[in-house]
Amino acid sequence: MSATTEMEAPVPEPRSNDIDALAKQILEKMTYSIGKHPDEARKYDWLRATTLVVRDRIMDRWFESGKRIEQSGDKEVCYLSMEFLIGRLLRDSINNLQLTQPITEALARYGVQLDMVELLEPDAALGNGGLGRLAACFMESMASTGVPGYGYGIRYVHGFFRQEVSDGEQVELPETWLVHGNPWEFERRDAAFEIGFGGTVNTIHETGKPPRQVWRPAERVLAVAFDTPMVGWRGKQINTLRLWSAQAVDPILLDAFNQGDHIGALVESNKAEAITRVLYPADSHQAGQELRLRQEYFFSSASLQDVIKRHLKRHGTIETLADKVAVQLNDTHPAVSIAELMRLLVDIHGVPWAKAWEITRATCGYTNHTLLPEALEHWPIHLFERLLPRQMQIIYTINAEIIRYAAQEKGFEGSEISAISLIDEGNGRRVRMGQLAFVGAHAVNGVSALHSDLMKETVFQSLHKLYPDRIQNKTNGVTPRRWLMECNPELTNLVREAIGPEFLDDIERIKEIDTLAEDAGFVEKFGAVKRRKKAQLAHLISERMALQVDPDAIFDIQVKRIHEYKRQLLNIIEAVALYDQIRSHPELNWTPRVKIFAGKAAPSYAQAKEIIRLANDVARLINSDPVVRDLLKVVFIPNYNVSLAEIIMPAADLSEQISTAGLEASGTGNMKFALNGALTIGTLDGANVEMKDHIGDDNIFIFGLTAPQVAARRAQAHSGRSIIEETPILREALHAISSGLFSPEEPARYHGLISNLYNNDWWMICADFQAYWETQRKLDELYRKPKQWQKKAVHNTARMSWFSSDRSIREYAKDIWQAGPGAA
Ligand code: GL9
Repeated sequence: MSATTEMEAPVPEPRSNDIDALAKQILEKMTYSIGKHPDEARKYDWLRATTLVVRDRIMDRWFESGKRIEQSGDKEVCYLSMEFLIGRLLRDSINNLQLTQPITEALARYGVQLDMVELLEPDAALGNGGLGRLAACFMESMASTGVPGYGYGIRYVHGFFRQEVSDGEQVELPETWLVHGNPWEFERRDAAFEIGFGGTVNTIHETGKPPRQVWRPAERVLAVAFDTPMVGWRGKQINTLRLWSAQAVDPILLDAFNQGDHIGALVESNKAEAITRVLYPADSHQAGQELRLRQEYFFSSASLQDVIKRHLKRHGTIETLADKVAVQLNDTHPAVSIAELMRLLVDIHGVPWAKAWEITRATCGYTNHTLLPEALEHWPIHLFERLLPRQMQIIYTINAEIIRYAAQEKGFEGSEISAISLIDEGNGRRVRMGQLAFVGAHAVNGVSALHSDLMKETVFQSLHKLYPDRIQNKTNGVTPRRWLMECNPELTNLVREAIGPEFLDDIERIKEIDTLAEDAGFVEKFGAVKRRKKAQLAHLISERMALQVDPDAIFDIQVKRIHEYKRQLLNIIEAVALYDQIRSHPELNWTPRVKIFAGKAAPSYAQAKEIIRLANDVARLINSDPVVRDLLKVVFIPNYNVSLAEIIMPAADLSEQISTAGLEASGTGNMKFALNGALTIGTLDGANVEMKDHIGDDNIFIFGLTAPQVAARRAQAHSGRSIIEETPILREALHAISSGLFSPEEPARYHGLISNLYNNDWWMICADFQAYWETQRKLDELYRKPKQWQKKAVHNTARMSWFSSDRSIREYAKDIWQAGPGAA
């Protein structure tokens, strides 16, 4: 690197006065805020002191960002999401403020290691998985690409449950991230709104005016804002994540209290606070409980009231709302916002209905994240009507207008009318939230090219016919700050040494390492980084599970929610088949493999829990069999979360993305793995399809039925029997599981699971097994040629830049929001 680039390097060497200042500030915080002498301080105190110092460095920039938006009058994006799976914030904030090195050195003066301190920060686990993590990546990318905006969600007291594995089975424990307080958040008592539930709607007639609807809710709850700064790259912009917490309007009912009913006096407050107490842990499955609908309405209404209040303060008139605010609905969880925004505009701000509808549509966008029928939200009419009577009326009115338009202007009739209706007249009348979000948004998007196409052919077929320009695609992405720089500083440094630091600001530049796949020296160093990250994971496995795994074996990793469609079962069956083959032919030249699993099952999802148990049972036997020794290990790491993912992603040789084609909307773990140089074994599903286009056919390992083939097969054959009978390796493996080899204490444990495959191969596990097995054996062979393997790995890292969430956000900003740099 030349001297000039050295000088202009965007990541400056820490100046020693910076380190002095930081060391002094940390000491001050320790003394005056924590109230401890440094000699007495424990690691946790250092975490607090460091966090407070970093927070101080954020505040002025945060105010500036707010001022800038206010003064420029620029359009603002409000991302409404029931989930934000942000994980830890300290490392992220330090990295984005370029403070990693100076803080490391400042803490070292007190003999404290930053890495050790960071580990004590609890994960903010306010989400279930991909959908919530996407929202978190988007918040970081919005700040990093200069899109002004707010994230709006719920401040759950208990985030996603903690998972333990006991006797091979998942046990759920409550998550308590707030017990020691949360230094990142600021309570804003001045941003509090009343949220109503139930009650009645009256029509008011006043002379000379059109009749008005007045909703008198039976219950009122207060939504109080808690703000967390979302620090963009280099701290240039800091956006706000505003999470709502529910409180009673009257915390104590004085009448009851004075009459000696001390418990009864608190009933209201308990009921109110219940709304934001816990995150529903069911992924891709509609929860259906009243409390869930309360949560959805609670945060939608609070967010919209806040948006309107800010807009009126800045611009004076509600008419321009759509020019100044873009509201993005992350899945249908905030879809009630369509009806609520209409209510606020028409009932509260006196906007005529037609104009209000125009504003609502122009303001809102809707992102769909799944096609699974069981995940599509619909609410029984009686429940909806009881809880939200005015919003129900509004939905009826919208519905009547859409149906009239479809019939009169587009000639829709019969089944096509029922398909677009916001009301499902089938099994008990229900409100369809997907349809509501679709008609109330000017843009509807899927999260990968395949998924967006399938949306047009399946769930939204009729609505797509009615509004053919509305569906777009916005392929997901992941933030390269957290998912490369922070989780893999070793790889980041290697790339920086090779091509300079420009890729830190523009991840597209990482493409420049592509040609280095031909440079033996670089490829070797790339392999050494991977080896180091694998050793770190091996260390974690050894510490947490007392199990030794060999970092020179293939690390073959599948981490994600446990779900039948994601087919962890296919992977486990392959492990059993491999075990069987190694035992039968120990003399052959096997490639050592460590199969690693992690992921949580929804507490009510029995099949998924059974898969976790099988993985653990299989691991127990294989890991203790001296015949296979170091040739095969199976590991299920408990309590998968963002922080664990940050250790796992860089340590994979092989990434398992093997969902039944047509069912994974996108996937984002697939992107994190490949960016860190893992090769992918996967189906043509979700974003894998586009990854293949970018990475190239030779550098990704695709197998199995395509989405149209799956659909065709599902239309006819269901049984797996004939395939099993024709595939000896599969047959043997299934027999081993079903006969109780892995569950000798209860031989029939997996009878049901396996006989299911014989009778109904719904997820195409049998149909895809042979292709999967053969592809795995090709990978075995490739791994024996480390230079070839690592060369492909380099191509993966080099060619994944398009899957940055910066790119996703720029596309949303341009095509849906018309906001951010470059917007008119
Ligand atoms: C999901 C899809 O299943 C994923 O394929 C997709 O990558 C993400 C983000 O778009 O959204 N939809 C969904 O309900 N979940 C997803 O991960 N589930 C969870 O978040 C648990």
